[in-house]
Amino acid sequence: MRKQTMYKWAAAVAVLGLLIFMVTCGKNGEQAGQTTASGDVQSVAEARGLNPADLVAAAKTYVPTGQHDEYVMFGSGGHSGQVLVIGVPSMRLLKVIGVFTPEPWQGWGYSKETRAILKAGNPAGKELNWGDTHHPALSETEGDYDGEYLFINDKANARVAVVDLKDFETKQIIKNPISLSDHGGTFVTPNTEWVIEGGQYAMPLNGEYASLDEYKEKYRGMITFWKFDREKGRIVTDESFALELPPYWQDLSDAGKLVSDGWIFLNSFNTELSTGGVEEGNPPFEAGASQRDMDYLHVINLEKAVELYEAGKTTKVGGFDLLSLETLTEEGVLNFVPEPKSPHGVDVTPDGNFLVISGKLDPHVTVYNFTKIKEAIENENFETRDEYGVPVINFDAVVETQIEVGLGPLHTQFDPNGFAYTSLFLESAVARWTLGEEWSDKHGKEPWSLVDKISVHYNVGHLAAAEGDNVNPDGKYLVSLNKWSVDRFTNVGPLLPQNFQLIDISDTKGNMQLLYDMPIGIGEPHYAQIIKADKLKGWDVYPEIGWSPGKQAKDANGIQPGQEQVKRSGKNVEIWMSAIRSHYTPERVNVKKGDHVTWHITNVERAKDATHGFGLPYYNYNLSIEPGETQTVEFVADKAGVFPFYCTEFCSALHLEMAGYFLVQP
Ligand code: RUQ
Ligand code: CUA
Repeated sequence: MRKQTMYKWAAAVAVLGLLIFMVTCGKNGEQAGQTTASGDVQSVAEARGLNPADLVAAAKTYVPTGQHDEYVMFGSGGHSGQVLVIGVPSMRLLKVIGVFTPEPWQGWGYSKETRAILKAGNPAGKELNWGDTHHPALSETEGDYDGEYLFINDKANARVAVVDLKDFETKQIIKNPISLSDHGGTFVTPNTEWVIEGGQYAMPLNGEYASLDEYKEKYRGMITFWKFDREKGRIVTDESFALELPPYWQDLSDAGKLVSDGWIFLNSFNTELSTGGVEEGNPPFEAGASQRDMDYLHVINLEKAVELYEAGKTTKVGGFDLLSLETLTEEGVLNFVPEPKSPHGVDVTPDGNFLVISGKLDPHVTVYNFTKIKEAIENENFETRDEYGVPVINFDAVVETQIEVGLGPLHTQFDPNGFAYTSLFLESAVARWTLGEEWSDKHGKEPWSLVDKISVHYNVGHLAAAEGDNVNPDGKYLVSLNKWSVDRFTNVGPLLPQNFQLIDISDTKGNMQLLYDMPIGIGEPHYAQIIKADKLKGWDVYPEIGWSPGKQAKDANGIQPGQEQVKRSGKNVEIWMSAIRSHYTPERVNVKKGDHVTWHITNVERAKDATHGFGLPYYNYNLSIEPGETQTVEFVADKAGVFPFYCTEFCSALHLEMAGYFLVQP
């Protein structure tokens, strides 16, 4: 395998030599003395058993200390309920953002403010402490990522979260009022007016019990359109609404863009209305939901749906505005297009005119032409109606082409050179194919043809290309989000990490090249998006001392140094405390057993990275208080005793001295 011919070595050494030359003669010229001579590269490579391709891959991903990655990837954290922030191409983990799950390092879910945000997502008051994050969606302006906000859904309980990328913190969690299951979220419309949350497993939308024998009549699917207020950085729930859909299992969605702006696409499976029950002699879901050759791509006229909503054509279900299936059908908001065999994914091309749908059990991707779909709707070119009366558009009238890409196609991403990339789950590979005639021509290929394939390790789900699902893809890099890693990493027991593999897609004449493996040891990441790093404008420190990240404004209880105090009124004790290297003021807090304690802590530092923690034993608190931030904890001092609290961030040489006593008298 590892043929190390003199020629290859010479080429690799030349590449590295050039690289070193570029680095030393560039802005890091002052580090020239630290670089390794090219002769050493050869001996290191020999000692480590690296071949020339390995060396090139290493050089393409290595980001020297102090230099930053060109891209940032926001990956779902799967059932950790969090979001991963990863630098590309280094694949270094930069942050894990607490979203649906308490996260102690960030104090997420411990302070009063963050607890309230988490609690707002509880269904009917039931406390949840996990989430299954699936699809992160960066906010967009004119179809392009703008780096301001990130949305993500929780499939397990149908929740949606809003993360503000000024401080990379979760600001809002919303429980979907009509369903406990989502999957087709989150996706945004080209100017982020709407955040889309499509449901998955059908259920009665009023939250009541109904027997599975009444599946057809009482169970329903849904898609919810959450109105986003960019100024406030919040979803406005009472300006949001949902559509009632047949009880097919709606799957992934995507928003139209450019020519298809104002339209939403949502694929589905289980149009068989299978209700499982293998133990009762029924076909199991996996077979029952795969009987038909075709399921339905839902084509939704969002503009029209919004008009109907604004005209008051909704009914209230669970206190939420819902457009009934009947209204949708009467008004022509909802149309179906047949889609082949257990479809998955629906990805709109950068020009907005084509929709790519994979069939999990079909080696093809099917490409639909949106212009033809629109025409078919206008001309009522329907082949039938489904059992709920929804028109089914004539398949042949709207299909552009079908391309055989390989086994188990799932998801598709795009680059700026007219290539599409489709993940192949069963084949453990990524297929690269050409879009349309114009692009295929430029590459000297037949229209819509498969041009290259690369193996990945293993069982790939989603792909993320640099800005690869917006109107201006960047190309360069593609990350394959692999579900299994099998033999790729050192054994860590039967539960294996998943594997993010970085692939170089910049060579548009030659092949794709695998560059790097990144194990993911938390949850099962589903989707990710990769944004150009210079589009992100995160704050260095909070804008003012006494800042509430939850309100993204000054906190009424934020204090300046010198304003610290303890106030008692009856059984209520309120503390305004400051934190600065390396002490809290006050350091002693005296209360009596049974007192109601409200404790505000402000980090009065202005230096970047000067974060202080606040760990209080027994009472179960940890806070992360970043420069300028104010956080509050509120509790009843129900146990008498001595409780040493301390700073949980190693903030200074005298960090161990940054402590105090919370004294609860019996
Ligand atoms: S999907 S299983 Cu994004 Cu392929 Cu969730
Ligand atoms: Cu502040 Cu350690």
